[in-house]
Amino acid sequence: MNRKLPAVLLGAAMAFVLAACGSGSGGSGGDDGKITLGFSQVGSESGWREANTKSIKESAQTAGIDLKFSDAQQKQENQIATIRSYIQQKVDVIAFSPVVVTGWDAVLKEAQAAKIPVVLTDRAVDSDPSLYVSFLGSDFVKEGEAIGDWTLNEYKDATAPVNIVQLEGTVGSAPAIDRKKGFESKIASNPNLKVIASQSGDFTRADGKEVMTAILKANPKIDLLFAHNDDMGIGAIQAIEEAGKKPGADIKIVTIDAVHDGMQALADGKINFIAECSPLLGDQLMDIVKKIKAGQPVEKRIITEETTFTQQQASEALPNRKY
Ligand code: GYE
Repeated sequence: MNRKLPAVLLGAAMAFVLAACGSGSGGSGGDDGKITLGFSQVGSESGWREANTKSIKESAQTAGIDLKFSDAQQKQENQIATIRSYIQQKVDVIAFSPVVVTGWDAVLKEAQAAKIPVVLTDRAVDSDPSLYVSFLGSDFVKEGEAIGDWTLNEYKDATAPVNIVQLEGTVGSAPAIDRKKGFESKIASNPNLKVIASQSGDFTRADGKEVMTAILKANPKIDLLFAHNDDMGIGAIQAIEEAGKKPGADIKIVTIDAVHDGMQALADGKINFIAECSPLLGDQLMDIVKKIKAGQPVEKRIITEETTFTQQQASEALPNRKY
C-alpha cells in the first residue's frame, strides 16, 4: 500500500496544483465568482458521518463556497459515477471520502487530465499520491493503538486468557484496516489477549447488533468487545442486553469516534473507553479549497487532532460536545 509520501512527490503535487489553477479558466464557479466544490460523501452509515456531512455543508456556506454534495450509500460505484459527473460539470475542486482504499486510479487520472484538483477527506486511497493534492483526516492506526494501550493496561494483571471480539468497519476501508492494525499490534505483546472473533459490521448499528448476536451465540465467554466505531458498539450493546448480559461489566466495550450517543453510553457505564475521531473537517477542507484556487501551497497530509475519553471524562465533556 502506497500511503507513505516520499518528499519528491510533494513537489510534483505542488506543480500539479499550480498548473490546475494557473489559468483561472474551466471552473464552473466563474459565473458568480464563487468557487464550486464537488463533494462525494461515503453515505449516512453512522453518527460520525452525519456530523461530518453537517460540518461540510455548514462550513461551505460560511466560506461562501458553492457545494455540490452527493451521498454514495457506501457504494464505490456510486462515488466513481459522481466524481465523473463533477468532472463533466467542470467543478473547481473535487473532494471525497473514499469508501474503500483500492480502485481509484482510473477516475483520479481522469480528474487530473481535466486539471481538476482532488482533495481526500477522512479516508485514504492506495493510489499514487501524485493523483491528489491533499489528504485531510485522522490517523486511524493511532486510534487503534490508543484502544490497544487501554486494553494492555486494563488486563495487565490477567493470568488467564482474555477473550476479545472485534467488530470491524467496512471491509477494505482505511479506518477498518488501520484501526485493526493499530489495535492488534499493541495487544500482541500480551499472549493472554486473544481475539476469538473478528467480523465486519460495516460501521452501522444494525449490522453491529446482528453480527454481535451471532458471535454471542457461538462464544459463551467474551471479556472485551472492540468495535471500530460507536454505532456498531451501540448495536452490540443491544445484542448483549438481549442475551441477558450487562454491557460495560459482564462484557467490557471499547469503541472509536466519541459521537454523542457513544459518549452518552460511555457516561452511562455501558462503554468503558472511547478513542476520539473528529468528524469536524469542514472548516479545514474549505481552507484547503480556497488555497488551491488561490494558487497557494497546501500540505499533502493534514492530520486531525484527537483525544481519548474515560467514563468520567465523558460525563464531563458531554454538555459541551458539538456532535
Ligand atoms: O469512524 C465511522 C464512519 O471514516 C472515520 O466512518 C470514518 C469512519 C467513522 O462510518 O463511524
